[in-house]
Amino acid sequence: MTTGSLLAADLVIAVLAAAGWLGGGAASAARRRPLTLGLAAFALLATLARAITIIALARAGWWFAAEKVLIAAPLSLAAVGVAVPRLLRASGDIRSVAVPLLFAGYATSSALLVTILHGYPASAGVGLLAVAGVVAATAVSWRALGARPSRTVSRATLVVAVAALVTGTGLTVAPDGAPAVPHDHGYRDARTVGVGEPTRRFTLTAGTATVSVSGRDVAAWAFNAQVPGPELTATVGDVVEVTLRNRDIERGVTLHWHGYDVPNSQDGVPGVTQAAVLPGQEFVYRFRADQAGTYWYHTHSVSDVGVRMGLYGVLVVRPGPMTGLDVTVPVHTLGGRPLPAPRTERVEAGTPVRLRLINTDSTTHRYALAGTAFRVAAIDGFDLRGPTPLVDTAVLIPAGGRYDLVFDAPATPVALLVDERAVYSTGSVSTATGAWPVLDPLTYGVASPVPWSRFDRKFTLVLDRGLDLHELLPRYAHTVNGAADPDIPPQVVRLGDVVRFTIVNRSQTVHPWHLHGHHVLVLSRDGKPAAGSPLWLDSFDVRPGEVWEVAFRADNPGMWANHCHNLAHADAGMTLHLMYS
Ligand SMILES: [Cu+2]
Repeated sequence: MTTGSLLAADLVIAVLAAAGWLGGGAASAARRRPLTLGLAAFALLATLARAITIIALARAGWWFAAEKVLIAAPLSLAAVGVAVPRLLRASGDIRSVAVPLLFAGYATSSALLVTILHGYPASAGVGLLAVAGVVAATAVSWRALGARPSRTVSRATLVVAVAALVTGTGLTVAPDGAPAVPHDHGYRDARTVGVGEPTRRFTLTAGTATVSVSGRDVAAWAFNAQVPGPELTATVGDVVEVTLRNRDIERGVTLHWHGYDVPNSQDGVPGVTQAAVLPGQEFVYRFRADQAGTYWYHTHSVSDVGVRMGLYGVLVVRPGPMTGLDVTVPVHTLGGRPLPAPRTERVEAGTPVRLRLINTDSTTHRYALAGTAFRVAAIDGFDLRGPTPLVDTAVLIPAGGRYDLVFDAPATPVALLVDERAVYSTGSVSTATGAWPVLDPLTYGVASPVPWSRFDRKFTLVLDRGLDLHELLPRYAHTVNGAADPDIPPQVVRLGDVVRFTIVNRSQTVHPWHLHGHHVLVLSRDGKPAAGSPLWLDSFDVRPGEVWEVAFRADNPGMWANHCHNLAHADAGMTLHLMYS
């Protein structure tokens, strides 16, 4: 069982336990004896089962097991300790166990609410609030059911409630008075690269458009009226110069070169490296193509909406003249329908083929290449060391990620399937790929030693969900270290530092992590060192419960976005910044 599925199981069992206790309480209030005993027995079993899931989570190395032990376990113990003896003594009126059973239900529910609503980091104030809620609800039930709470219980409630109110107000203040990110609005001029050098010039005009996707017209936002936008290609050493114009995208556009470690002023993040380009305006991007590989570009202005609506395209930088067949496959979901449209072409046997797979959606896609052995030559634009041939193996590409698959065309047809849908083929192939094993890039290829023995800076990022009360309207935000954008403190580094990030996912959803301006080297996942080819990534999925350690050298000064590439999550708080001092 993965940590993610253990977490899900633990959540379901906790909900069942709470429902069982509350249902039992209601049944006993209604004097339904057999139903009461049945529900209470069920709740007891579920509460005991949680002990098993919590122990399993601790053994799986889940970072927050201690927190479950501190919050869920005492409340569950209190629930069982109060409810069970009363049940055993309830020989007469079953109604007498109503309050103890309801107390057990409130205790279990409040632990659940702390987990779901508050998230990380748990604090004493939150714990007290939870206890106060339980005591207050119990007191109210007591009264409603016609019994008077004892004077001791009433006084205890009052004391706990006041203490919780005092400490709990700390909740509405940022954890350490985190300052908003001091965005640099004195945008630097575009670097003066490219004078007298070979230059590849492109113009991209953003505008609303109607595009046809599998025979249906879809309202889109498009570069040059096409989705994806034009494919930009260059050769290493070229200067790339792209003029971005905005025709009528009211919310503004920019160009972010995903995975391309451009100078900060060219990174295309509105409010951080430039102002959004509004209708009628233009902006010229210029950078030297010094890294070969598969990349993509997309708007970073209201990026969740903008990218989903179609403002993206492919950027390919080749090391030299093209040899063999080079196919780009940018996968996207537009208006609920998958792109690209399926394509079939005949390829002569023996032709070297490179499939450049790009995931431009906000969630992971599964890719399977049937009919040939292949190698994964590169991930996120960086060549792998010693990739071995793979057969009948699928790859999972995170949001924003790229894999280059290479093979020599066999005499028989091959087909590339994305989530079981054929998108590219050289003829008819009928293979079921759904049961194929998935490649783990951390064990693929040939290892080489980590280039650093010490780290100048170490940061921990706990990815989670929680109530964010700092905005005008409270929201259920995606958080980093308990805060949501713009309240997450920036991570400050100096030029030349070797920086280590430990990224921990405490939530129930996958977070594809993406640091701008740098590729990070994967050190370990869940405590196991990466054992394959060095992996220099710009996009990687941190699944529920996982812990990733990655490192990089701070060699590209500026203010860089560092965010989840599920862009809805990024918009809902999961964005912070890396800042050079
Ligand atoms: Cu996310």
